[in-house]
Amino acid sequence: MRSAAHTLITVAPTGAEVAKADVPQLPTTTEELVETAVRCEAAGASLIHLHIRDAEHRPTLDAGRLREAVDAVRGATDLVVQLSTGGSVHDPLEQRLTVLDAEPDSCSLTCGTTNFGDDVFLNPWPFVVELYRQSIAHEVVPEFELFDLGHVASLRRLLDTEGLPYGGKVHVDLVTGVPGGMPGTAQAVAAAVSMLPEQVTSWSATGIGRTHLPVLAVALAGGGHLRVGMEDNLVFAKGRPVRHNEELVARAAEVATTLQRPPMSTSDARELLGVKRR
Ligand code: KMH
Ligand code: ZN
Repeated sequence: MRSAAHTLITVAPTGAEVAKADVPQLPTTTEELVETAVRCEAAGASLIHLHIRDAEHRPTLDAGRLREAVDAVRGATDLVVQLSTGGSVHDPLEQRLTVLDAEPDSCSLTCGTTNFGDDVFLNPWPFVVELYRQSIAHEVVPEFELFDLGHVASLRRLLDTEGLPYGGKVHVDLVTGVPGGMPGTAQAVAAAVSMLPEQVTSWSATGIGRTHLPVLAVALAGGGHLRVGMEDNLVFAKGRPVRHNEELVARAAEVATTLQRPPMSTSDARELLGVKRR
């Protein structure tokens, strides 16, 4: 895998864990998601990882809301639109499979179960395989989310037994720093990258909470791409909350540019990931 000249910056603006009541600046409505998407694209993002909320700002996998969000973000930006199939730890597996019906460009696909704080983020092997097969049938490009070294091994098993994903590219996101997953350290990122199967064509990394900046630096130094956003980190600097996702994207773009790997365009991101023009 060659080190990319440009950096794919993914923004994960919302997630499923943070309550709007606690963090009012978290984008949860369609209007807020569109406003966030537009500003983050201008700041250097080329991919958006979306979780949807209901009218009470609670996580939902409602088909109509998913479709509305995909259409609205697509209508207002050229971002690659990725829907979370992870949802929240409370979402049933069957319902998580239905996310693909909203026809996103990309979907997250976590390659195994992980402890997730006090909860369990469930991804049994048969579910992983079924989601993978359905992503191919729907012509949606999966992003393989790896929370642990065991997930790297499962990705290898998946690619060896099921073949390449739709689009022929294999993009991985290392999610580090989740309590229960691999730590957000240079050593953990290096170990995961060294184990990646040969079919992998690109990788990014994110660090949850206080591991956000160290992992950003390690990913850039290691030739990887970046994921930032309020799903992963609510603190911009010590004692200073994130006011808008755009700030996290802008800072990532600035560091990447300083390191001579400026943000990638949305058309280069489509090429990198192998997503279909819809
Ligand atoms: N909310 C987590 C339980 C994904 O988007 O696919 C799962 C998650 C991963 O955020
Ligand atoms: Zn997510």
